[in-house]
Amino acid sequence: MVKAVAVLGSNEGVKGTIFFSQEGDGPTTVTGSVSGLKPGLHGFHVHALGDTTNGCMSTGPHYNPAGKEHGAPEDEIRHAGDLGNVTAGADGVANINVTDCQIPLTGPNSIIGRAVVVHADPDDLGKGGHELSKTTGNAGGRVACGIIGLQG
Ligand SMILES: [Cu+2]
Ligand SMILES: [Zn+2]
Repeated sequence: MVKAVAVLGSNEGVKGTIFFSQEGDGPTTVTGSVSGLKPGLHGFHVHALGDTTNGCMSTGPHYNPAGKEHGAPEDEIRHAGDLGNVTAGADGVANINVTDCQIPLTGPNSIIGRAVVVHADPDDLGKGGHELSKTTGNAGGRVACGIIGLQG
């Protein structure tokens, strides 16, 4: 079992902790919660870089080792980092529990050292018809992010 964690922060009052675990070559399970969000859907992605020198802006684009277009987690055509949306309730808290096969914690496509990002707006999953739909899902600003690091 390989485990990882990302502590999310921002200067907008959004914070949270996201846990990752993977058994062997199986899927990666992502759990945790994020608070301080506007109620509703928020794009949730693994971005390519674990660089927060300029806040969440320096985490680069969606992690995309296969060079595909943006999509939904269940789509064939998607970025590896496309984890869809998280949903914040009226209390501003989003609880996360997803399983995904494209975000391994080991091997050449490992997400260790990259970043997880929560956005201001919903991810349209590539289907919104906006000029940004096929690259970012038009999910708006980056309201919180954290670097994915190994956990014991
Ligand atoms: Cu993103
Ligand atoms: Zn994407």
